[in-house]
Amino acid sequence: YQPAITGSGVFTPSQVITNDELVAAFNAYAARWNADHAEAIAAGEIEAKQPSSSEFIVAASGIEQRYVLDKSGVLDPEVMHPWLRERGDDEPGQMAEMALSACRDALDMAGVDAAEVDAVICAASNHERAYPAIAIEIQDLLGTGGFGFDMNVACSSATFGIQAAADMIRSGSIRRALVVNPEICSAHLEWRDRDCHFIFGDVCTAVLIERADLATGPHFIIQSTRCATQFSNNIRNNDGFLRRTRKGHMEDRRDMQFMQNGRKVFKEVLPLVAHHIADHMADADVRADDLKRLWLHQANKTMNDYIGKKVLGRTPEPGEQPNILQDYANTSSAGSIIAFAKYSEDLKPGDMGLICSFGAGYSVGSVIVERAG
Ligand code: CO8
Repeated sequence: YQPAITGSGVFTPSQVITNDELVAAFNAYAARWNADHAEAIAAGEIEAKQPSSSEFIVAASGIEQRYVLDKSGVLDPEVMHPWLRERGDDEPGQMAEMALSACRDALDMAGVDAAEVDAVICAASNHERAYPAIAIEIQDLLGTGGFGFDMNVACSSATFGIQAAADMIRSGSIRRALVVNPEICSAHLEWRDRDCHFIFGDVCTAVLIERADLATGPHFIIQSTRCATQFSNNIRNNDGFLRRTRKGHMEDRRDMQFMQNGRKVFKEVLPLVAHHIADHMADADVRADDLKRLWLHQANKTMNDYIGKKVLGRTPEPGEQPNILQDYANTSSAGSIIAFAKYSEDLKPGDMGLICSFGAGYSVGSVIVERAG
């Protein structure tokens, strides 16, 4: 069977943080921290925190704002992280709640009833608990059949999830799957570190993948998928269930939030992604001229400009490689899917496009699709 994306949905939180708001909060926090540590700074024992700036953020990343579930805590210099209400075990969790909205939009777009879905894959960078799987909670809340499971490949979770779902459809084991990506990056980001405090935002995306012969409206045939990983410590997080087994686990340790060596990531991931896409296209017999659109991972504008140029062999025309990171920032696995959901409807039957994610792991995932119906 041929798999196809027949629906997509995006849940966007209602709260926005502009760069100026973010920088004002960070600079107030840094000034406070420097005052609290004035003696040690004067003695040369520790370095003073340097201020952030909106100009740097836009120039280095292309990000202008980000959506978050809670801005009150993030913008409070005494807190510097979101406040999210703890849910009782009998209420929907935070991730499942975001997922419901995105999944329902994807189902509505495809005109499919939840009960006709055979699998839910909750593919995200962070899961709010280990078990029961968030995907099984989503299955229960939506009323889908079959089974659900969680998976994590950081920024590439969505494309790896699409490959898993597409392969299950190809083999005939399922007819339909929801691949859903609730990303609460704000709870994982270190808002007190000026090198990365601007990078992430919150969102949830979902795609419905069906056997193409069951599609009732316009859809995107999944022609081929490719996933690759290569171990790197340049994007890393050391939180996890072993935390209390380590001495000093109660400390507020920097490595329990997102850490990266952004320059190295930039230099190492670009060639990895360029080669990955070139090899995938060659093996799938797809030429640059065949691609009408690139929906790339949304981490950095300069990175995307470089990859777009490498893939197409020229500077992409306006609209050929849509970016959403200026509005959403990096939303990890959801970024390329937001771009796909918002900028795909105008494609004509026969038009081809490429979804590509890349990030921690390192991981790279690419999906070649063709408009049909
Ligand atoms: N304001 C002002 N100046 C700053 C700031 C700031 N906020 N931050 C840094 N500077 C300064 C630095 O100190 C440095 O000064 P100096 O030259 O004196 O040392 C100078 O500006 C330049 O700094 P950088 O070299 O760090 O700046 P870059 O131009 O390299 O830009 C970026 C930094 C934007 C981070 C860039 O390197 C980048 O985008 N790299 C790629 C990052 C990437 O793609 N990462 C993928 C991460 S996402 C992922 O994999 C998912 C992980 C799991 C999800 C996590 C959810 C939270």
